[in-house]
Amino acid sequence: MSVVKLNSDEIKVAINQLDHWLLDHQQTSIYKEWRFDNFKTVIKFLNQICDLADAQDHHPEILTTYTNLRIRLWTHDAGGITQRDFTLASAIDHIEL
Ligand code: H2B
Repeated sequence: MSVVKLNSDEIKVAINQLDHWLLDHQQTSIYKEWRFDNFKTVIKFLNQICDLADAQDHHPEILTTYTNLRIRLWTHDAGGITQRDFTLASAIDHIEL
């Protein structure tokens, strides 16, 4: 699996193919926020993310506050954003609860 850091243009092209992911100002990570109906749904969603993360050996930063969820992705191994982040982000976008 490639761990080559993407440049600014590559990141912009890739992020436009995702559903509502954002780039932080330092361009060091991508993130997305959700609001769910209840806490149990957040945990169900996270359990699916857990399976994807382990399968891809790529793990998100997770912040939950009751029914809100923020997932942030970057590749520490590469010191920036890589295709691995976009692959996981896209898989997360395709989760069905
Ligand atoms: N997850 C994320 N988000 N970035 C990484 O660089 C990373 C990871 N590296 N999960 C993996 C695990 C690495 O530590 C192992 C050794 O493959």
